[in-house]
Amino acid sequence: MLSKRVQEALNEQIRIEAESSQVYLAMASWAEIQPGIDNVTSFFYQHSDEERMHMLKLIHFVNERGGFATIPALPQPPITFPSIKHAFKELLKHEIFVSESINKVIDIALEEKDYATHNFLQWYVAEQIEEEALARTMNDKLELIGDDKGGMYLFDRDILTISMAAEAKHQK
Ligand code: OFO
Repeated sequence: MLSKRVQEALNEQIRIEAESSQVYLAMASWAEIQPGIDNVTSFFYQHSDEERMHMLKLIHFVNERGGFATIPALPQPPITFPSIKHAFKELLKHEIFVSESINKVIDIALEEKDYATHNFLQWYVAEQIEEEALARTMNDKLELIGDDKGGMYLFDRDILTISMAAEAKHQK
């Protein structure tokens, strides 16, 4: 059975995962209308789907542990982005924020001696390490590319391979 505090913290995390999914969906839709970045577009759509999966996993956990997962209202995400580089900077910032928020839920679980929730959240800790590392890699590459169009072509060509490799590493 979840304590009230743990349930509230998990519900807040559900909101954050839903918001992440929404923010990345906005990036995906914006990217889709930019010329020549089809794989960047797919990357954002996939990332949005993954965040939704993270949200669902939390919803099921809360409900299975005798709590009640509440479905939150979400704020309007940014509609457009000044550049691809800017969108990836936002992605990294957002992932760091999510990691901090997971850590806070873990702190609460430990204070409440809820070891099941603590254990469940370790999956999210590992996932955040992977996602932050991936976002950093993307940002480093974009920094190197600068305004070079050829570099952007290669970035778009390679982005799905890079993210699939990171995902495979995480699942080992
Ligand atoms: Fe939910 O994994 Fe990133 O944010």
